[in-house]
Amino acid sequence: MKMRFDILTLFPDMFSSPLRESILGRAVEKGLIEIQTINIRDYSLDKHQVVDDTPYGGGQGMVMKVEPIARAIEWVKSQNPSTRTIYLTPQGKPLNQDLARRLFTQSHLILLCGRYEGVDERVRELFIDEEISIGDYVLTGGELAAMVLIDAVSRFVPGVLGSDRSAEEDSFFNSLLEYPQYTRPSDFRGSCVPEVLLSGNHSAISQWRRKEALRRTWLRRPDLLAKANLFEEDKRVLEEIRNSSDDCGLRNTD
Ligand code: 4FV
Repeated sequence: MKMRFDILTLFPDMFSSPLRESILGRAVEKGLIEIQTINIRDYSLDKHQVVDDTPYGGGQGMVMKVEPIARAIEWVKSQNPSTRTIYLTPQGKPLNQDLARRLFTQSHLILLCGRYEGVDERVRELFIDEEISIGDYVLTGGELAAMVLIDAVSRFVPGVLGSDRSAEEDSFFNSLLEYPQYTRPSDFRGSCVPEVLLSGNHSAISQWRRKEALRRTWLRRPDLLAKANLFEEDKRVLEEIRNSSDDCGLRNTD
């Protein structure tokens, strides 16, 4: 199952290098993901290819005009009517691992990247199926947000992460943060790798990793713990962590 992204943007060149490197670059080469950039300006009927204008009612900045965007979306949908159109905007629903996994099932997405103060409201009313935000801050354009979405969603495409890996193992899979990772050297300036990881005792190792993932999530993102599906054993371990940590959560003894 491959994934296709049609990106509507005023700056198509922004997508060239980030999507050419490393895992995503190889996925494009292998045809596991297809990415096409569409320059909205090419769909402006205006002789000067104008794509923005001043806001009705006054106010600062410019607004992206509805016609060029409408014609661009209609062209892409004429090629594939079932595709869904996503608008990247701070007013959208937050992108998270569950939403990324759901978007993966769509197999073909149009991503609309806003600029200036955003798009004319009629674009949203008439053409947008879903609005998504990558975070509560304001970017200069939706392009970087589109790249973040493409990266997060593409990791679910079989073969993108390499044969043995699947996005299902990741952080947030069961909405816990990752456990600490270590590699050689086992002693760096006196800071040593936890003994258990050198023990070869795989059940002790996975127990330690589960406990550290629970501790880190409790310390840094207790909001995630609330929606995590925890085993009874997890709840017992969390109690242990709570009791063995002083009030700012630092580990007393373990
Ligand atoms: C954004 C975000 C974002 C808003 C005005 C583009 C900018 C400009 N998109 N998540 N945060 N977009 O800040 O998705 O048009």
